[in-house]
Amino acid sequence: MSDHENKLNVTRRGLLGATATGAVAAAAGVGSTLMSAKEASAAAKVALEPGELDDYYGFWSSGQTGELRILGVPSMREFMRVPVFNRCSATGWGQTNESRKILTEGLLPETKEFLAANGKEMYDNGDLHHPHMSFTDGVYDGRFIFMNDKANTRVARVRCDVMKCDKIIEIPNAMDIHGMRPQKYPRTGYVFANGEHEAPLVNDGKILDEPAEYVNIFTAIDGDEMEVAWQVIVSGNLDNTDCDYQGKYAFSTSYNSEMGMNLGEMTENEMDHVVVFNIKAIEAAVAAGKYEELNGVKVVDGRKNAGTNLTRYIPIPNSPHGVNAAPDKKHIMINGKLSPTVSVIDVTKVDALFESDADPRSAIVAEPQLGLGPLHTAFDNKGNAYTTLFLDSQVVKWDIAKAIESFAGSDVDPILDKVDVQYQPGHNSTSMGETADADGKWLISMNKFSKDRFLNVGPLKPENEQLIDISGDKMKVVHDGPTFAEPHDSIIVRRDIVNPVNVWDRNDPMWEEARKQAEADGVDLEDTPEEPIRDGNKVRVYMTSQAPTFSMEKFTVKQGDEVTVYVTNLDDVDDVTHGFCMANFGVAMEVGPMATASVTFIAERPGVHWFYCQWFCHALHMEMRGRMLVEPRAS
Ligand code: CUK
Ligand code: CUA
Repeated sequence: MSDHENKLNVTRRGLLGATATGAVAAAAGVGSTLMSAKEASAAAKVALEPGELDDYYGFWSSGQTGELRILGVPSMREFMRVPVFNRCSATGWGQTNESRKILTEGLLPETKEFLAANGKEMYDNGDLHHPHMSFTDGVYDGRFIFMNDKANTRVARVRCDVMKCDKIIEIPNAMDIHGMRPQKYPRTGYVFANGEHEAPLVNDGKILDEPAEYVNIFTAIDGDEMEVAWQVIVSGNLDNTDCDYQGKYAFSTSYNSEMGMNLGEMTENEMDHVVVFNIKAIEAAVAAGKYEELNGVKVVDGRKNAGTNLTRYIPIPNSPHGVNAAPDKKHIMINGKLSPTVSVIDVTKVDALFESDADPRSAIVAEPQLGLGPLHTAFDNKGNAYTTLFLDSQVVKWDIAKAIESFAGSDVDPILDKVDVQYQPGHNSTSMGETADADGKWLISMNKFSKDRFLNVGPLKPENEQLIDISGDKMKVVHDGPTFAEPHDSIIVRRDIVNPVNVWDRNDPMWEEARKQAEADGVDLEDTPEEPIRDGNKVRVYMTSQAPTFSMEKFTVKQGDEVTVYVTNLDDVDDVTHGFCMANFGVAMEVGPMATASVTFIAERPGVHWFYCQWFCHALHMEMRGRMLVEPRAS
């Protein structure tokens, strides 16, 4: 069937039609005050009493805000924001020496030079699309969450024991990391990352406006070491990615197989493709030395005409977007975007593409027409898939087995249900749905537009993330959750898998440098001296905090000194975080229970300056302050 026929067969509901959609919803009784008993019970599951805990952790991206967010599901309450690619006023992320190290140590040398030329030490922004947890045997293992930065070609990791970012690396050779997923089996392992935008492989200005010379790069990162393991040059660009449950293949969509440089060129072909990466074959090629070393990375050639067995290209209709591995461990969904279809790959049929040069399309076992603008698919534990329809503003529930029967010629309709969402959904996710332990309870539809769903806050409106009860036959929207720019993706993790600590371990690697410096200075971070340590014009101020006092009531430095303040929080108490803010110095940081944090500044302002605790910690929190006396430079 041609793509044209596909499009004609699908009824198009009002594109971006808030009014029309609202009318349809009202007619269907959605949002009406008259609730059926079933609706009422679904709503009751969501409304937790004060003090009640959620069943799931939700880990949310934040797009161009650059942070990771932690929500509770089903309540949709936001618990925490974990700064990653952004700066944070509350925690001092981007300002403390500990976070500066993380934000700068993984940058490429030329990036450091470029930033320095712009008077910067680090990037201030990021575009975090895809947060995904590490796996062991196909299920989340609660160790790490990995995430991409499309804006500045980076991949970061958050430790789940303390919910802080501990590593950020810039990916050489690739441009603008978009799709990213951890290896599911046997474990993570690799983190697969797609460079989305086309560029010359050595992008040093020798080649400019010659698109024929541009390439795209697929990267496998060692998630334990946070180092690039290898890269593959591909034909076409790369959008989203996922991998199978066998540890054999990764799959990346390409919406620009044309390698076009503008919209017309990028959408020209009726068929684009998904690239299949043969992980074992790539590892073997690397081990056999069949690579080129570029920027310290082993790069193999997986382009169509390279004549290697590292990749295969499966034709997929028009500009595919999301890639989602089903919990049946067998099927990979390729979401059509401009095509109203989802193409279903059977991973057991992929071996033949590499072994016998079978027709690449022979791995496709279903291609149901679902509606307009399919972007991403999530799963339950009953063999059903849930696909977002961006243009239709709907989520469609469909039966994977029936879609396969239908593709084989039988006259069954795989579509089980459609529900209106408000409005224009991108990603969706189900509880445990991207693991082998999918449980079929909740679905989040992450909608790009909220329009009329909330009180108007001006031209910039929040997005709307809706919680949908999928435990019954029919999907039920049970909750609207406004969020700020611009979560793309989320994962919903059973709460028993995530077990963060309440208090930091004093031996945590986070403040390794502070520990070393204190040792060199003959100082115990937990029993600090009364006076600063002077070392030329460098002054190191060691203090502890214990509600409601700092161990140092005052300290004196000279104008122009480079001052480093180390604060160790000795409150070994759940939830007693202190802060250190040096007023009028633009200096502030969080110091968690039993943590050490440090910050460095030039004391260029003479006079009396108060530092205070900026985290409300005690009845006498306001009194938790002290003075820095800065002696003026002798003139
Ligand atoms: S992409 Cu945003 S809706 Cu960056 Cu995962 Cu599909
Ligand atoms: Cu310590 Cu507020």
